[in-house]
Amino acid sequence: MATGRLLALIQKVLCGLLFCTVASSAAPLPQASGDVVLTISGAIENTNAGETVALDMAALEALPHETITTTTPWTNGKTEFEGVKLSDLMSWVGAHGVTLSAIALNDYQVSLPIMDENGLDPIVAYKVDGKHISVREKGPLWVIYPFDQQSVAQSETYYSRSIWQLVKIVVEP
Ligand SMILES: Nc1nc2c(c(=O)[nH]1)N[C@H]1C(S)=C(S)[C@@H](COP(=O)(O)O)O[C@H]1N2
Ligand SMILES: [Mo]
Repeated sequence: MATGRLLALIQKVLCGLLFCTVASSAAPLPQASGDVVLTISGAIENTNAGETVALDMAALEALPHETITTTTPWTNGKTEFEGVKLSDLMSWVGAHGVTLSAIALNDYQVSLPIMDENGLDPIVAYKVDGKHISVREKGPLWVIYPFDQQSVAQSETYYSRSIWQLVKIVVEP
């Protein structure tokens, strides 16, 4: 069995057992009542706005949080980023795919793997050092990798995936 398929199978089994119960069946998600900060579309099972998921900040903050404390090329010293793990977000929307397309406010677009090839677990950050991020400071949403965890993360590949002012995710089937 190919490694990719094996990993996908392991993920599926773990998912079923542990933490992805929300995504285990197609289900409508609660509708956003505040300003929509992120739209997710493409190969997803769970939706709340037509064929897409529209998320406001409250919905993002209601999901399990994760913090990454790291240096980055864009910040000074160790900085604490708080947000939702991309993998959790993908489970929550019932994503079926290996790649997603991430799109920013300025139309910058980048593809990133849903399951990272080096086991790096990025977050969609909504806070930097405990505060929400303004558009001027690369917010409100910024994809952050644990850059200090492995030297491979300190590379153009991961820097280019660290999209700020993220507004849209399209899951490629
Ligand atoms: N929104 C947005 N995010 C982005 C980019 C961009 O142009 N817009 N450039 C990406 C690329 S290609 C890299 S290498 C780094 C570049 O960071 P720098 O412009 O500070 O060098 O951010 C990434 N995130
Ligand atoms: Mo880049």
